Amino acid sequence: MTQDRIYANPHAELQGFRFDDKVTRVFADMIQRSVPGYGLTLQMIAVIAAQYAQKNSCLYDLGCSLGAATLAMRHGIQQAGCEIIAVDNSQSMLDKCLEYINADDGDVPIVLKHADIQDVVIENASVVVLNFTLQFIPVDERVNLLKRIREGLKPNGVLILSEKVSFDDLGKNERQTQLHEVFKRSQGYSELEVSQKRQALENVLLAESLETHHARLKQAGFSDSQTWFQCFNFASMLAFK
Ligand code: GEK
Repeated sequence: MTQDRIYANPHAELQGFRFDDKVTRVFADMIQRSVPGYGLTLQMIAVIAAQYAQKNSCLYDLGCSLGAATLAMRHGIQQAGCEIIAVDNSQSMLDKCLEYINADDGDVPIVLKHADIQDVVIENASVVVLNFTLQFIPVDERVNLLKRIREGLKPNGVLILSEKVSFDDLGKNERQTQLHEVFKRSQGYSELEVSQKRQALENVLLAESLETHHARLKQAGFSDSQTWFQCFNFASMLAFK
């Protein structure tokens, strides 16, 4: 795995974070060392797929990056006739994703789509995954995407929504942000790397509170939602059609 050293040296001018070739090359290492509980989230996506994938249905991985959640679902699915549709708008991510899929021995078919997740038709879906992707969609466009996902879900279908989250209470927010930064330091990132990455993500990754997410899921028509995982300022929710 190539080590992420993108922010190891001072950048004279910090550009907004983008999922380009440079990021793709180190992404597997970057996400694992940046998102506390990422590995567990993937393991449980396999478990949730085992429980909720329906016979002859589609499972969607929206913002698939290197296909980690896609492969987790592929190995969790217990039903016949399933297909996984993995979508990303970064061509370099999809190119590398294809390499991982080709090296994998699962037999559930996977279709890779180079598209904006806001333009993808969602239909006949039993499981939809947004694993740390909604946070990159403009806030005022999030509800429409969630509505389309809900409409594309079959009865008893579910959405897994993982996000970096914020806390309305400033004290709580500060405490969890600090713990996240200590986590990153424990993973070998320097103070400079942590602060330059934070700056690059400003206005690119827009985190909201769990309360805001659950309220929006309700607004989008989901009958119920619950937080099934949280580690510091990262959480994952399960929403039911
Ligand atoms: C994982 N789910 O490893 N349309 C399509 N793709 C998008 C869009 C969009 N509008 N916006 C962002 N992306 C993965 C991790 S990473 C999360 C997901 C992170 C894509 C973007 O190109 C990137 O690959 C992914 O969403 C977000 O389980 O880096 O924090």
